[in-house]
Parts: sequence; C-alpha cells; structure tokens
Amino acid sequence: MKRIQVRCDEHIGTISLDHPEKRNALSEDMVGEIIAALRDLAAEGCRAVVLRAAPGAKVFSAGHDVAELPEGRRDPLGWDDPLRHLVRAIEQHGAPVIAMVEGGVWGGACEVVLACDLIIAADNATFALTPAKLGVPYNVSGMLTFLNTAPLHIVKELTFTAQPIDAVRAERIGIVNRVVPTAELEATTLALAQTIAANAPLAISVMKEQLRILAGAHPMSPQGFERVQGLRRLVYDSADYREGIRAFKEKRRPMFEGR
Ligand code: YXS
Repeated sequence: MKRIQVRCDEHIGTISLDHPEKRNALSEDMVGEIIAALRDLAAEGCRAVVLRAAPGAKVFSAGHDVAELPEGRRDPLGWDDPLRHLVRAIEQHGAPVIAMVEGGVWGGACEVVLACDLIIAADNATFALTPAKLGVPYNVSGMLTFLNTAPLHIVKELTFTAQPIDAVRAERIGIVNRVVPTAELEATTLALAQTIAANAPLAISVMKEQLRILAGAHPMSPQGFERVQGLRRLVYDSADYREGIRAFKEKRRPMFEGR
C-alpha cells in the first residue's frame, strides 16, 4: 500500500505524506517510500523538492511510528533507525528540500521538518518535540538538528515541556522561514521552489553540502560521546521508557517515576 504521493513538474518534485489513518506516522515502510522518492526525483533532475502532507491535513505527521519503537534494552534512535535514515537522506539530497507544513508536526517529524532546507508553514501549523512525553532519549545528531535551528533556551523549552508551539512563534524564533494563510501555502511554496529551480543547481547543491558539513562541525571528544551514549542507555533501559511506550499504546497518560 502506498503511503505517499510523488510527482515531478518542471524540475520541482513533490512528496505528499498520505497515510491519514495513522496520522502520517513515520513508519519504516513510509520512510522507505520517501527515501526512494527522493532518489527518483534526483534521477529526474528535480532542482527542488517539496515535502508536504495531503491538502487540508490536520496532522502533518505524528512522528516516529511508536509501534516500531523497541520496548527497552535497545537504542530506540540508533544509526539505523528509519527516522535517522530519513533525516540523513533529506540533508544529503542534492537539491533543496522545502517543507510545506500544515497541521501538527510531532516528535521525530519535527526533526524531519527542521532537517529540510526551508520551511513554509501555514498559520495552523504547530510543532511539538515529544521525547520527554514518551520518555525517549533523543539521539546526539537529532539534538544537533534542533540546536542548529533554535537558540539553546528555546530547544530546552521545547524538549523539556513537549508542548506544541504555533507557527507564528516558530517564525519569530526563526524555526520556519515564512508563515502564510493556509490558502496561500501552496502558491507561496511553489513560487519559492520555482525561484530556486531557476538558479544554478550545481552551485546550490554544493552550497547545501557545505552548509551541512559546517553545521555538523561540532567537536565532541570520544569520552564526551561515550558519556552521552551511557546516559542515553540509562534512559532507554529505564522503567519510565517502557512506561512511556506502554501508556501510548494503551492510550492513557504515562506515570513516570524517575527510574
Ligand atoms: O488507534 P488507531 O489504530 O486508530 O491509531 C491511531 C493512533 O494510534 C495512530 N497514531 C500513531 N501510531 C503510531 N505512531 C504514532 N506516532 C501515532 N500517532 C497516532 O493514528 C491513529 C489516529 O490517532 P488519534 O486517534 O490519536 O488521532 P487524533 O487526530 O485524535 O490525534 C492526532 C495526534 C497526532 C494529536 C495524536 O495521534 C497524537 O498525539 N499522536 C502522537 C504524537 C506523538 O507523541 N508523536 C511522537 C512519536 S515518538 C517520536 O516521534 C520520537 C521517538 S520522540 O518522541 O523522541 O520525538
């Protein structure tokens, strides 16, 4: 079953998340389809790609498919997790990927959107970083995605509260490029994509890769990395992590005990 729609018109590709039954949760299957679509659009010579949900979506994406998260004893966001593959595929895609956002963006879907090169949001868009709500130890490169997008105090507010922020605040912080009325979202995004597609694709592709390398150039000692990984293991081996996943599946509020 296809969970996305893909098209390419005059050098501009569009990938539409289209699995409303599961609120576009980023399952391994959906991520695989998106990555394959990015590859196909590159082969077709698309000079910009728009990543969107189906028109009128109340939820852009509900984030990582919780049903696919391990229930402890294994890093839930390791290198080979589908969400990590998707973030890297967007960051390494040769052409700019523009997130065209309407509705709610949750959890790992926020990182996917923030990993895009530009973000155009409808005025009904919201963004919620949810690791603390589920008890998940977000991973190092994911936290760097957030830190490269928002000031430290804002990243702490978003990750510690797990509460959504609206598009106007996201624009004021600088998380999104533009906020427009929903009715203007497609036209605004298309105009931006056409402007980019009319410029030199090689120069843009190289500048995108330069910026990726520079944005990721953060020294972290081997000891520092090992400490972080050890701390993260304490979390994903904790009763709280198992409780967060179980509470989500049982559709109830989690009771965290700090162990
Ligand atoms: O019960 P059925 O089978 O109809 O399925 C329901 C939900 O279980 C399912 N669904 C999901 N399935 C897997 N993973 C998800 N993330 C997920 N979200 C939803 O979709 C069906 C409809 O959901 P329902 O009834 O709640 O829809 P709604 O319209 O009332 O509410 C929409 C949402 C998005 C507000 C609500 O579904 C929701 O709060 N979803 C979870 C958002 C969230 O916390 N996402 C974070 C996932 S974990 C993650 O991304 C990272 C690991 S982390 O947390 O670290 O950032």
